[in-house]
Amino acid sequence: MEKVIKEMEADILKELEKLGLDSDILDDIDDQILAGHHLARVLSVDRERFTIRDHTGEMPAEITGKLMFNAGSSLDYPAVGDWVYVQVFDEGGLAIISDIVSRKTILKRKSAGKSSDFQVIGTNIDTAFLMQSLDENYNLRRLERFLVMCFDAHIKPVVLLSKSDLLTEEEIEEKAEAIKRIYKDVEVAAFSNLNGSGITEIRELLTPARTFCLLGSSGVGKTTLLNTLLGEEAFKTAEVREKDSRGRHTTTRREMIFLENGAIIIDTPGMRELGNIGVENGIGMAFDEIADLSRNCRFGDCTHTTEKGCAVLEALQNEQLDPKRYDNYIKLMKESQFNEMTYLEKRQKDKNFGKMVKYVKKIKKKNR
Ligand SMILES: Nc1nc2c(ncn2[C@@H]2O[C@H](COP(=O)(O)OP(=O)(O)OP(=O)(O)O)[C@@H](O)[C@H]2O)c(=O)[nH]1
Ligand SMILES: [Mg+2]
Ligand SMILES: [Zn+2]
Repeated sequence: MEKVIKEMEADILKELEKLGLDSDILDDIDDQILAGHHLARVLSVDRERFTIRDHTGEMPAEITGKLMFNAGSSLDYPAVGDWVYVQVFDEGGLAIISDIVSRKTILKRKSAGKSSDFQVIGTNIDTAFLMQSLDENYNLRRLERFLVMCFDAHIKPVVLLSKSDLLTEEEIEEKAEAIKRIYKDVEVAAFSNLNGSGITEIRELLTPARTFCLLGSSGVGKTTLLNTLLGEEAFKTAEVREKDSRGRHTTTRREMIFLENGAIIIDTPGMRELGNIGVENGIGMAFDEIADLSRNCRFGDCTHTTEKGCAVLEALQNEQLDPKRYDNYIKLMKESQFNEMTYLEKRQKDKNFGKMVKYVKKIKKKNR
């Protein structure tokens, strides 16, 4: 790392630090690749078109054929938040991305629908703002899902309860408390874009040069918060549908925005479904009372569903465990394992397919 820093000019380094470059990222820089390239950060992705920012400013970018060819899954493509090695042409008219710097964190979910691939929400995120509006959108089980995702990715979650203008002080307090009771170490803050309550507290959370991400259902007010923080209507928002207070999926792509104080925020489109793949670690952390209990189960591989001597089932019976928490735990566990299995099967098939192609090519060569 020191070598990299020494060789990089001080003013360039300073500019890159404003984009979120820190020692964790620098530690993983490959000197050899860097020799013919420089560093930039991916601000947005639109199919194969990228927007990046380096020490000189923003520019469009594409990836090399090699990077595309070597990509086995969506995880191998640059995503919003990535640090990338680029070569710049046309005086900043176009950049070519050759490689991705190892990611500090990666926020991902199962792609929507039947597909069993990952979708990358963002990378190198320090803190995720998990947003629920205090109306019908407020839902502890959905929050657990988002927390599992964050814990598994080692991203600090902060729960933001929006539209506090719609409720009384007591109602807000009750809903915030319900979360704090379960998650003592997670910060919970209520706010309103409409009357400005709680906005100062959110500003205080926004450390310069750190990367934040706004997550939550469509219509909870993610983009409105961003506009509030920016102090202008910079981004499009839309009314929620009156009959079920659902959002209209106004934000359509993930995009990185720089606040005046230097904090970096990624706005995301509201998610209809949040499938997790292979996140057992995250589940253990989000349901730590169950993880604690399971240490006393008779069998090491207890699934806490039917086994004799299961400490989790015993606690459930003795009403020492919230049945709603238990149900969601089992549901998320099954789902995560099922998704992981189908994902691995698919990868295996891809691998076999790749081997077959190689084999056929070899035979063809021989027979020529
Ligand atoms: N009452 C109230 N309404 C709000 C508040 N914040 C946002 N809204 C309204 O909620 C609606 C949806 O806001 P958006 O900011 O577009 O929601 P979003 O989370 O970005 O939604 P997607 O981009 O679709 O994911 C808009 O009509 C906002 O005016 C708030 O604090 N209080
Ligand atoms: Mg939005
Ligand atoms: Zn058990």
